[in-house]
Amino acid sequence: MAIRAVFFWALALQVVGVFCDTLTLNWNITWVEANPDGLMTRPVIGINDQWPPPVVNVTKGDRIVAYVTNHLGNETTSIHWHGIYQTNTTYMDGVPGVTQCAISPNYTMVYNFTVDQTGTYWYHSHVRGQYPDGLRQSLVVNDPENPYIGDYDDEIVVSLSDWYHDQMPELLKQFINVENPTGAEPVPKSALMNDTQNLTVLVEPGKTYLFRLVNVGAFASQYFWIEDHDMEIVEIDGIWTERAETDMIYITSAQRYSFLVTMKNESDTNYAMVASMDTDLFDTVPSSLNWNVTGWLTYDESASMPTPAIKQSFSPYDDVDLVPTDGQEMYTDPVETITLDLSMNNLGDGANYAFFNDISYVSPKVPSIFTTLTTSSAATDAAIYGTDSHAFVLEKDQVYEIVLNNDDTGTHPIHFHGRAFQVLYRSAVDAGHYDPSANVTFHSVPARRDTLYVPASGHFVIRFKANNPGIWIFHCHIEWHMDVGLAAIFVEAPMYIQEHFTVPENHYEICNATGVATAGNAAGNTEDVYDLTGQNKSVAPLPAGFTARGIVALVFSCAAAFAGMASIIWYGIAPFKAPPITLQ
Ligand code: CU1
Ligand code: CU1
Ligand code: CU1
Ligand code: CU1
Repeated sequence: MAIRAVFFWALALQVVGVFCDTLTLNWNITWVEANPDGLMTRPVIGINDQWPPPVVNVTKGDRIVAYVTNHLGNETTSIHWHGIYQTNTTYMDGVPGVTQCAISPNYTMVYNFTVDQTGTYWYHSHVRGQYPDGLRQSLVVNDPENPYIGDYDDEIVVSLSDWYHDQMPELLKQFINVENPTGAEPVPKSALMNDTQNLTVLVEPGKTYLFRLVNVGAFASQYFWIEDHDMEIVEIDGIWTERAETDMIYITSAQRYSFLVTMKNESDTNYAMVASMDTDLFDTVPSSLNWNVTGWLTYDESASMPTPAIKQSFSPYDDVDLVPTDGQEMYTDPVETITLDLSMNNLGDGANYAFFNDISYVSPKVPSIFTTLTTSSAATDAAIYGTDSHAFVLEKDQVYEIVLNNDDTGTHPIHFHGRAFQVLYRSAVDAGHYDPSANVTFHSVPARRDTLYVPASGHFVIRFKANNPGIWIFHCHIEWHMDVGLAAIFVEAPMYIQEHFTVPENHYEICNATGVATAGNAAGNTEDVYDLTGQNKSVAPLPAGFTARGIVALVFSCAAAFAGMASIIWYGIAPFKAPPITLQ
């Protein structure tokens, strides 16, 4: 073949994406010291002794092969690729108890998957409570067929985060505690922009930039705006949207927004970019807390970095109104509507927990993927995944609807692994439960995203097609709520998984390292998969008629009574041994 012809075909194949790259990541997960808010140096979890961890950048069709070695010494770990669909590789999703076992110290897990989608994502540990200690960062998938190609000059990735000074294991102990019966979440100490409070973004006059905004925080939603510059939203959670102009974005934990900003033509002034944590989420706002973080669009490095003006009110763009550019129409005729009522309440230990339909999620003894693979036809029975693992089994390629009713007075960012779902409707605050007979208007070309907030005491309605076989966890992305059980799992096309999926040997080795079983039902029973004796269960409920406040009072009165009895015994039986101390 003539050289020219070879060149032509190489070019042609590249255009259709046949030549894709592999990004190999050798990641040692390590403790590092950092002080991102300038207030306190603390241990954080980094990668290869660096913190912040690296931003990952790939192109649609690329393969990621990540060798993740746990060098923490004192904690297990994992990596979840938030928003990546993991089509045909559900076991690479990174969720201990669902799609894998947690990686023990000194073990290496290999994540190997192709990225067949585009947009703005992030990666983070999915081990209980771990990512807010630092193991989280942005992940960008470039789109060779980007509908806005040519409309901007450069891209800028901006992460937002809340930040704590104490480590998560200690904060979790305080949070899930009889002395915190209302479930007041630890309030962050500060807010970060690209893991600093001193971000300057160099820009050139007249140019247009695509900003990729990622909230990698544990808890706080943030309002974001740029002084004297409008933004045009063009992407949410990996879905390109029609341009939508706004001067403010509300971004919950785990959400992403891309927007275009055109710079001014003059160049002698710098402009503040502000992120402001939604303090309505906090039970108390400490007087010492600065809930804002400022960065600057820097036209002139020698000019001053202005202090932003104070906002009296917030009116962000409503993401439900965004329209995907691909025009995907609303799915019709769902085979089933799954209704989930979200609540928060106390269990028998007096601590506060979170529930979907009165079930507070607990990890099964056998990660659910292995239950699917080893239980033959019983894998289609939700019960075998465990009472408190709260499984729903989905039939392949059917359309499902989820109605989420929020019986709690807080906002919750709800995330579904394995897909971007259609957002048909979200109510106003305090609207109560969804009423199908109310005939609200659904969007005919609905917004799609993988994390959607449900308003305080309100509801949302979403739909999706079960066309991605896998085990997908559905949970609140406020890490505190996730850790007290605000999760359920969707077992999508279990028989297809049995027939087509093989979990790599490496994943079994990771389980063997900690003695976690890889066969049987949620209790590890391989003989009778309908016998769940010994399964993991959530804390038992409070006895009827008791409240957590009552339990706290009871604990204190019991302690007082015990002290009284002890002093009677002490002074009554052995007064001669220990004369009372005479106060001076
Ligand atoms: Cu995720
Ligand atoms: Cu996530
Ligand atoms: Cu939540
Ligand atoms: Cu998750």
